[in-house]
Amino acid sequence: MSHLDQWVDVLMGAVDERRELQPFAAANGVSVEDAYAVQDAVVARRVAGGDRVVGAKLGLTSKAKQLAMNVDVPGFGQLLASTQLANEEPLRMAELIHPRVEPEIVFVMGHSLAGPGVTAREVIEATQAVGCGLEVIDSRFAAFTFTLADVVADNTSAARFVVGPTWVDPHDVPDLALVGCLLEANGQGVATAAGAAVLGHPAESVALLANWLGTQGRVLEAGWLVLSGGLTNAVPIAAGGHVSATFGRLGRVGIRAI
Ligand code: OOG
Ligand code: MG
Repeated sequence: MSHLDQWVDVLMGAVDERRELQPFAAANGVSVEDAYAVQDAVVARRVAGGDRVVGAKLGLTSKAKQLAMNVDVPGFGQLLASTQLANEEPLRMAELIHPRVEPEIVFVMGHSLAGPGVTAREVIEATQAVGCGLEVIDSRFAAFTFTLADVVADNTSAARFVVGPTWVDPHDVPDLALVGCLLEANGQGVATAAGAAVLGHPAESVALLANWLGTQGRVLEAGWLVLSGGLTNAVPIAAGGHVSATFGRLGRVGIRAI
């Protein structure tokens, strides 16, 4: 058993038992590279248990998120089939610790992409469709306080996600950087942004992912969903609450907590 295996158990237990942890990476010499190994091991155990990887996510790709979370380097995570909800499907608070919801631009890959050297233009060419989504993040760390290595080990706080019903050919959106986003909680506007909030253009975020996967000897797979990162800070959700995001051309997506 490697010294990292204990963190795999700790993190899986925290998810399954809704337990808050204290950050452990700095105090235990867990590097960012180690943290990705922990994330991979957690995902492999979920897959061995019957789950499936359906895509990937980027975290901390907007200034709003980086400032809010006090981590200024993007991180990569993996999307499991079991964590996808249908649009407006109830989010069960009893399964989560302290969820927050954030609006994201979502890509469906039509072709695989292998870094290094992948550009945003190549991402657009490889994209079958773009749409909108909401990511429910639920850091296993108390008060969402973590370092980059902690949040990477924790699969970048991934908990649930939902995609909207509207899918558009990326060539039919003149400029994804200029797509507007209105985030509403319980019918009240709480934040606005444009696609450019994510690394200047959300396709840059997907290119970053493809190039990072390339450094791991992996590819961005055809058919994957990619969450390109929260455009705004996340909003907390409580039982009875509703959060929606409206994205102009990319439509609207909502989530209701019970
Ligand atoms: C980390 C996950 C960030 C995003 O879209 O920026 C993320 C967190 O905020 O807990 O998913
Ligand atoms: Mg996110």
